[in-house]
Amino acid sequence: MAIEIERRRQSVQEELRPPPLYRVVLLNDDFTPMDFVTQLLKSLFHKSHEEAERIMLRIHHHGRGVGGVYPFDIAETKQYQVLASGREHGHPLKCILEEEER
Ligand code: TYC
Repeated sequence: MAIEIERRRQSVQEELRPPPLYRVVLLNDDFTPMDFVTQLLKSLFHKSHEEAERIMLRIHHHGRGVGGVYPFDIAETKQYQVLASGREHGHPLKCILEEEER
C-alpha cells in the first residue's frame, strides 16, 4: 500500500514538472559558407540580421552556437530543417539537440 502511494506521488510530481526544453546547437565546420549559416539563422530561427551574424561568428570562433530553445518536437523539426537545408545545398553543416538543465 505504502509503495502504491509512493508510486502515485511520483507520477503526480512528474506530471507537474514543466516539460524539458532542448537547445538546437549548430556546429562549426570548415566548408559551410558564413552567409548560408547567417541566412539559415534568420529564416529558421527568426533572428535579425545582426543577431544571426553574431551567432554565426560565435559558432565560427568557438565551435558551436545556439539557434534556439524549444520543446522536443519543435527542436527536432528545426534540427531536421537545418540538416536538410545543408544537405540540399551540398554543405556539411551539423546540428545537435541538448536538453536544457532546469
Ligand atoms: N567556419 C565556416 C567558414 O569559415 C563558417 C561556419 C559558421 C560554418 C557556422 C558552420 O555552423 C557554422 N566558412
